Amino acid sequence: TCFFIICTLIMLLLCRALTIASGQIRYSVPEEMKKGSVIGNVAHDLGLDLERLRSGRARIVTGENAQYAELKTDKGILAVNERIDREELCRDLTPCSFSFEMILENPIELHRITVQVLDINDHAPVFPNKEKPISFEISESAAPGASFALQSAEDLDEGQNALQRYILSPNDYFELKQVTNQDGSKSVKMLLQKPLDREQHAHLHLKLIAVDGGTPQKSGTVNIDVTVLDANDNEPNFNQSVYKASVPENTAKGTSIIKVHATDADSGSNALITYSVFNIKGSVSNVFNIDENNGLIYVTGHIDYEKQTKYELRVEAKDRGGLTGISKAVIDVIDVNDNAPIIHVMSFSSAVSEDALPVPHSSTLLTSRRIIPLEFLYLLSGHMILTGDKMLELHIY
Ligand SMILES: *[C@@H]1O[C@H](CO)[C@@H](O)[C@H](O)[C@H]1NC(C)=O
Ligand SMILES: [Ca+2]
Ligand SMILES: [Ca+2]
Ligand SMILES: [Ca+2]
Ligand SMILES: [Ca+2]
Repeated sequence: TCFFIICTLIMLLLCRALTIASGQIRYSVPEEMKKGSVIGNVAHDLGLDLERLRSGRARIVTGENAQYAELKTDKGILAVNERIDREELCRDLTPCSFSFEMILENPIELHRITVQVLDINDHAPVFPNKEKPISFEISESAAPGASFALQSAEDLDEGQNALQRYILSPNDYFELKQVTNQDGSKSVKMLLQKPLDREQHAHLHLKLIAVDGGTPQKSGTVNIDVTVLDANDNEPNFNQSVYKASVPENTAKGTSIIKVHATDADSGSNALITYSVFNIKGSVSNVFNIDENNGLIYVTGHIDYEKQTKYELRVEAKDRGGLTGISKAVIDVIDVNDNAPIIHVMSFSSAVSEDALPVPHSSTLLTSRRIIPLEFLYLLSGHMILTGDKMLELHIY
């Protein structure tokens, strides 16, 4: 038969002018049709009856992709013989078609048949590495307008069935910008619309969706993970505007008085706080200090009610980025009976026996920073002694 075909071809070439082969017949068929689906009614379109097809031994002879089509001489039709995948057959070539010749003998006829393969929307847009999110680390100080290139998706179909556009999942911060490059390819980027705020949203989870224009529409999705990096945009904040405490005078050095507390909404070193105190009222300094790490105010000097009854301290909390928050600590000193009254006996006439009774009206004779209950005052052998827990120094004039 091979020999026969070659002979036939040679004959065809020689006798081309004599053949009655009319021009081309064109058919179109969607890709992916089932085997046996009708491509076209060849007999009708060539004006041949079934008997002629049978007696002329009509058949398909050449053509690069002739295997896709089958001539059914009993019905005079051309049918799909095997699966036609437009994307495999033509890739980017459009329109997509294949051609072959149909031959009849006695007399010889040769017909060229071209079948155009129509695209169907059998591919969704696909992102490369779609399992892996596109990730960005963006500072919360990034200015609106900053742009971030995204991956493009690919849709193997053609025309309307190919990739049409991108959609970004609804969010407050980003919008998409689609760019057609010089080579005609489309790329997409994300533009920052308003400042990010790490303290509000430290992570953003977005979706980039690519859609084609087919019916029904197909789409592909990839996740976008945005990690918002911190900027030092918050100062430390004390949880009270005034801290009040009281402390007995003479409290030992090192004794803790009160703990202040500040927080910083930032992260890392932008939220690392150190405390310090400054005197704002009273001349006495270095009486209190603060643990710079834990905010505990403690005694470092001598507290003397007689010198100062109240201290006001400015308390500062500073983060490593240099922002400062302030508060106040008011410390009242509690009086403790630590001073001997200085008693001036204005008149003194005679020695007093050791069993003398309290002097009934001598209060007028005494000046003191304290009121001494007279019941405790005795005059003994020219000295005054206060009973109770204190020995008094006595000045007699
Ligand atoms: C301030 O913070 C400290 C430490 O967390 C806490 O013990 C205290 O109760 C807080 N004060 C107020 C008014 O929230
Ligand atoms: Ca598609
Ligand atoms: Ca397709
Ligand atoms: Ca901060
Ligand atoms: Ca911040």
